[in-house]
Amino acid sequence: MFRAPGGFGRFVWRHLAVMAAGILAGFIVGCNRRAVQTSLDAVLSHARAEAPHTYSPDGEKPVRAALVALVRNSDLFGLRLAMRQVEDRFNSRHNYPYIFVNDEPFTDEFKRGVRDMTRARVQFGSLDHDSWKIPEWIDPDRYARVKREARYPHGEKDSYRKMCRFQAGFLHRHPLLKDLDYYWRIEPDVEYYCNIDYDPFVYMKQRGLKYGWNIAMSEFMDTVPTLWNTTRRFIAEHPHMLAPANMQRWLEDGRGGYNGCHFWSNFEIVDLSFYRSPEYQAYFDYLDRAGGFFYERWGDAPVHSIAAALLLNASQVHYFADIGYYHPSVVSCPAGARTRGSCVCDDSKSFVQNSHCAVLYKHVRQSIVDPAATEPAHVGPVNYVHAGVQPRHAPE
Ligand SMILES: Nc1nc2c(ncn2[C@@H]2O[C@H](COP(=O)(O)OP(=O)(O)OP(=O)(O)O)[C@@H](O)[C@H]2O)c(=O)[nH]1
Ligand SMILES: [Mg+2]
Repeated sequence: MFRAPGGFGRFVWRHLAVMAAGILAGFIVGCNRRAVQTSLDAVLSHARAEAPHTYSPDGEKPVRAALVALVRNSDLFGLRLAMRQVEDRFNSRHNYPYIFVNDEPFTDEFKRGVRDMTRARVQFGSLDHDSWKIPEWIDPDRYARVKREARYPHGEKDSYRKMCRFQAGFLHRHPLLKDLDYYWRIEPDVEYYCNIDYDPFVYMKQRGLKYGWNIAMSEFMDTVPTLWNTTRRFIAEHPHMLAPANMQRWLEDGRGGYNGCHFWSNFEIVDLSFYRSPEYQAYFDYLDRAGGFFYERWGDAPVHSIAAALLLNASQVHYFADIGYYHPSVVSCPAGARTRGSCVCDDSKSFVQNSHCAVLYKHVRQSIVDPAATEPAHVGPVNYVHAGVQPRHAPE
């Protein structure tokens, strides 16, 4: 029968076991020196890389910022999909809070469902009546006729128009956003295809950037037939509001009209001092009074974009070309992302980086910011080329 060793015997057994473990470990290390070394380096450099940019859920952040969306209860699944990717690709290391607002009360199911996706703080807000209404200066008969005759997407809907007006003029003034300096807009069903290995809020703050975008497309012109003329009237009445080094040329069709170019606002990272400025507020109020959010179907995207192009200097606008992003029907991949780096992004399906509006933007911006350059200037940090563990600070 086996008897447990006591006293000196236990001492010997214990040390034999430790020695055996050491020999075994040495053997494994010897055989797998390269593999162990590599994974160790990876762990260490990962720790080094992440340390400066890892913020705890309740800890101080370097920027007062949040991920923000207007959403419906019925968007729960699509929002969870979007959050999963935002968390995995970026926010699980940064824990920026989320703010969700809704024209109806959020259900408990919704609140639980989104909270399950993150360790970060999540806040839920409702809207006041003025921010979600058809203003009293809108003529009901004219508006009813417009909805009947509209032949463009969402043309028959009140809710879509209220949504666009809200996102153009009220979201940034919502009380829950009061203490924020920056927001990053997200939406249900969007996807993030690449690791974001730096903090875009810090990136923008350090460079004095006010507006960051990822997809530039042409608008359904039937939704904005008078937006450009209304904007020109506004500028004619407020010429001092035009930024000296603005990108008006990015908006023009060469015949005195609007070419439809706009940034998709389902992704935008914005220094909120821009939307809170007297210039932006005056522009929004002017458009709101003109009635085009209802008589036409002006989107918040062209409104934000025209404002960014006219009221900001070109150097304050930034193309986040390195962020692999998808909003239903359009994917934007960094070039080469299909086969390199941390992205899962099929750039053979991505055409927006070469869309007319993106190419024109690069040329117009460069001609203002860096007229001596012959090629379009590098437009942002490119983090997709490195496989595995990533560098930390956004490259210049
Ligand atoms: N609370 C609330 N949110 C809305 C309403 N309509 C749209 N939204 C939200 O506003 C954002 C934009 O709406 P979408 O329907 O995605 O609009 P879109 O992206 O221009 O249009 P699609 O290309 O058809 O997706 C999303 O986050 C929606 O959840 C609404 O009536 N109430
Ligand atoms: Mg959408």
